[in-house]
Amino acid sequence: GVAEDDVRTACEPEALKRAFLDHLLYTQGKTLEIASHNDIYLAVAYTVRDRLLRRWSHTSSRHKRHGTRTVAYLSAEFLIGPSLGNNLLNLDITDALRETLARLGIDLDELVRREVEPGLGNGGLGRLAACFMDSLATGEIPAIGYGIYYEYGIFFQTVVDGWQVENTDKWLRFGNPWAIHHPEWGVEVKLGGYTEHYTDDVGRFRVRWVPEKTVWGTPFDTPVAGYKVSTVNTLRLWRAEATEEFDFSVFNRGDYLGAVNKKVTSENLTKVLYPNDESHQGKELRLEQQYFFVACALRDMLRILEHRGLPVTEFPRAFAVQLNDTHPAIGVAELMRLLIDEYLVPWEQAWEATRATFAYTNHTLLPEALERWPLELFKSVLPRHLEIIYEINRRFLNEARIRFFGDESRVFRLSLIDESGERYVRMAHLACVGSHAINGVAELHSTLIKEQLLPDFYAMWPEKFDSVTNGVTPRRWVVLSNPGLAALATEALGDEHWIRDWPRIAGLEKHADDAAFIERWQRVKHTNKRSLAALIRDETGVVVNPDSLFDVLVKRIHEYKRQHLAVLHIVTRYHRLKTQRATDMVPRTFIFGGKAAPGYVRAKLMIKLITAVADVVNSDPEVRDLLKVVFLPNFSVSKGQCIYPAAELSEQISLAGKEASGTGNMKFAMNGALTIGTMDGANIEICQEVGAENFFAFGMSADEAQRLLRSGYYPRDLYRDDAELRAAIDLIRGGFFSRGDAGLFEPLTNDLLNEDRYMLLADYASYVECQDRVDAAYRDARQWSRMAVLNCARSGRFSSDRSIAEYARRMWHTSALPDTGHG
Ligand code: 26V
Repeated sequence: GVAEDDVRTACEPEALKRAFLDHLLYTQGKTLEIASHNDIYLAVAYTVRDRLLRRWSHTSSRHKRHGTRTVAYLSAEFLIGPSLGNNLLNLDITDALRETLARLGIDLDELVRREVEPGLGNGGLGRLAACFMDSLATGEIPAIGYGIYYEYGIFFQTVVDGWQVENTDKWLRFGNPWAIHHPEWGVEVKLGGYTEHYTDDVGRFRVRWVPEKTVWGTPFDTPVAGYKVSTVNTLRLWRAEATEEFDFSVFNRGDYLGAVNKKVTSENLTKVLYPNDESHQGKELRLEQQYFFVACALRDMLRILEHRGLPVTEFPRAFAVQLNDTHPAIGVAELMRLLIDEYLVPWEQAWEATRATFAYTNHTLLPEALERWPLELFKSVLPRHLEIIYEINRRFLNEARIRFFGDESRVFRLSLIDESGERYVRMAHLACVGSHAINGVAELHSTLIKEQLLPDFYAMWPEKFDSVTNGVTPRRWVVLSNPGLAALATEALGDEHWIRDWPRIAGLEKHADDAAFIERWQRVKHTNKRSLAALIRDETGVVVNPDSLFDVLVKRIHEYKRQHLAVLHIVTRYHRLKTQRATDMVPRTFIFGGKAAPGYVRAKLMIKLITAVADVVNSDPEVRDLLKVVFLPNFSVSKGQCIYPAAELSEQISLAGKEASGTGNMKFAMNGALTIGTMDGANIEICQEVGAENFFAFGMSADEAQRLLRSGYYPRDLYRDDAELRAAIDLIRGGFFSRGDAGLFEPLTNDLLNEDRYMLLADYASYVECQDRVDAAYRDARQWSRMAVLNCARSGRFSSDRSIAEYARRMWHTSALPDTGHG
């Protein structure tokens, strides 16, 4: 038999079997004979979770004992992806459990494949937060991720008649075995109302916030295990509930339904993730969501501080709070409020503590994404915070006036309040003044922040500005998603150290000219391509040739990301095939994926354009398999895990200066895809690392693009002068891909001819010419694979382990707290 305790912790096959069957019976109430797929999945998940819990409690008590600084990563989004495979990997029990379950007739890999993923993020920013949580745990840095437990994640995308249709993502329908609800750590959060200024009984000036309503926040804790270490950190996501079952004042007046309704409104707070990235709308509920989770997080940190027996003045020594974009920037004002109003800390001291606590990461330069809240809206939700922001601003602008003597226009630009028209609170400015460090997410991006986004802040505090290039976790993006490559790497490198020390992947470089290695590399890629081909067939019905070049563009759909530039190239190829019988063309499969914000009409039309071109091209017998185009619906973390390993060409074609970093670009490179890309974001650094001879660079630099725009950009002249470009645009606007409906794509084509903000036409010729060079390179399969190996081998910088090490040293002043032995 298996000892009592071993049922929860032991990892031998016998103990795992007993644990699984126990959970099946005592948690799910089923025997194997009548268990559903979901029962089995949950019982397996609980078995795995048990094995995390011992380490989890050891980690928290170790952190408490040592009192080291804990990173609090505040993010409105955590796009963690499926957990089962990742936890098995990090606990190192995949093989034992697979074997155990196989003996019971259960296929572990199928459970892993079919797991529902929580879509609690939009894209890059949310996924970065998840990679960072993995690297923090693996690096054994004490950390808590704070965010929102949305009931509905990012919508589920289907494509109907070529158009995106949004469906709700009820991800909790079958239960979430990974999170533990802790109502006992609930927090009350105030909203709305007004403030009262008064003198208390010992003569101190005080402020009382009289809220219009209060909501109750309770945390759902998900353990985050590091890779083969005993550290298990916490992802703590908050759900809003009604404070009381009924509002009795309303109830007593006999308005039962009104009272229940009020409860429903409170619960609406964390109901749904806003699905528009990069486009800010001043929605009250969104502001409430942001304040809600930040207020819960800071209260929670104060509770922990108290639990550790430390005074509130120790806050900055106990916590380093990282603001993932401005969504949690209200935390600056909230911490000030807590310290001043509730703990009666003097302003100067509170301000010093606040600045020592916060650091701010910017993730976008697009003006429409910068958060600014209409003053009246802000005041109605957070009246006390507005007063505090006014006071922060008053002191800050006084300092600025002295620093920039006589330069009132600069003071005006620096203000936390935008007063150029309707008045707004500028969240990026609040984040800047309230933080000791500000960083961009790639070198170019950080430079542009200093020179263009926040030049006045840079002039004032140059020492605050830093740059940390993004990274992604090789555990999920190589080991889990590309087991073939992982096995090959381990064999070639002689051990598995590369999994926790990704720069060691450089050791593959010496095999780049080894024919036997290259052959195995190609077999791995081909296997991955066949799996993706099967997925494409299942999801779209399109049959693609796994011997064709897999050319992939997956990311959110956006004009600045220029998916329609890829379409112009495809249409150009199609036109060549129809007019020139260009039979020496390399067979290609163009694979697209990504979601458009539901209200972003142009982006939805871009999806329709992709699918419309796909329909025509795929059914044209003359094209055969020289050209296939697929739009794979509902791009997600799980889909990414199938796509990146199968890709051969990674499309990173944003207008230079617009993509802050990109992280998909890194996932592709690690999996041995070559990049065709602009000199934008982290593409620049990838090109630097892998060598220009192993990278297909095209297009204008950020500088060139800006200069052209300023000197007068006339896209119609480019259209007039380039016959291939003209042919491509004319096919689209003539209705060739829309059954003669010439009007359908006009919003896109007219824009390209008249404004073309993202300068597709300026980069078109360079892009198409570069794609011809891709063809030439792909014809030499051996040479192509050599370049692919070098891309992977030289991607050492792009692990999020490196990013986290930089944040820890330069902004958080934290270090690892490794587990030495037990107890
Ligand atoms: C902005 C907004 C605006 C208000 C409505 C909801 C919402 C949700 C998310 C965002 C943030 C978008 C910013 C973002 O995701 N940026 C991406 O961050 C990646 C990680 O740093 C980076 O690689 C991408 O280049 C950048 O676009």
